[in-house]
Amino acid sequence: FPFSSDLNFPFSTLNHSPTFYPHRFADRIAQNVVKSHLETCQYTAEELKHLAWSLYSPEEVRALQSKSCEAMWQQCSLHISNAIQYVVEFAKRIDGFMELCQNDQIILLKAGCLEVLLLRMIRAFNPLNNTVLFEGKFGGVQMFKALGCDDLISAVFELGRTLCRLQLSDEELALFTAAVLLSPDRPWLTESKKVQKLQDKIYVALQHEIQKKHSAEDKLSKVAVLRGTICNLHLDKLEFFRLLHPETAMNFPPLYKEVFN
Ligand code: CLR
Repeated sequence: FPFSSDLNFPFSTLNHSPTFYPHRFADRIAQNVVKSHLETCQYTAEELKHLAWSLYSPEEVRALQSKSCEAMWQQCSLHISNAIQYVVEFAKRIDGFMELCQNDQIILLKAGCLEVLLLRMIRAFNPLNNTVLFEGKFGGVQMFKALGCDDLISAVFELGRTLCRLQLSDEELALFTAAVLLSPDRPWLTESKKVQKLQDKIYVALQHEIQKKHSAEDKLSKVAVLRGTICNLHLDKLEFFRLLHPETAMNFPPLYKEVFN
């Protein structure tokens, strides 16, 4: 029998202990996704812990506020575009993503990258003093005053506070952002069944991960909250962006344009 010599394919384990297999399977996916996340999340937890101490001084905040709207948008979009490149790299490293057709890869990234970025923001967000990491230091909403879209910035910070309350570990965040990227309900997907299967596997792994650390009721409500969060994140924030500043959207760097237009 030619396959019996293939140690990577667990036919034999399947026969002897069928219940053990799903866990090993979930663990393998979790390992891949968590590794991909840690390799592409820009800052280690350690680095962020240290950075949390460096806050913008009032003078520095005033300097940011006195920038022109145009200049501040350019600066922000550059950082967002850079962070999105890391999200793209994260997606590419998730087992199965590159096996999807290119059309679907692009649809999933366009639809999901901003959501993933906002989820990743919790790592760089300090809910204790309501600050976020921007160019190496932490600062509050006032930093972005020059953008002239206080409501949008407040909404982003509010989302940060709400998501921080979930107290996600890096493992949970990794699996959750992977599940967001692999949402089978994105419009115009050609192989949404394939995406669904990948997302289901990731949910099994997420459930397993949450099981390790939380009590039974805790864990069920957490998965439910996370699933609800996915739905709420589908906000079409980009239309929002374009409505606010159509002229600046034209000057966004190439990758940002590629993902958003
Ligand atoms: C998110 C986590 C990434 C690193 C990163 C890079 C750019 C940051 C972003 C994080 C959080 C949100 C952020 C952004 C730059 C500008 C943006 C601070 C930390 C603020 C909210 C301004 C948004 C302005 C709009 C264009 C709406 O790993």
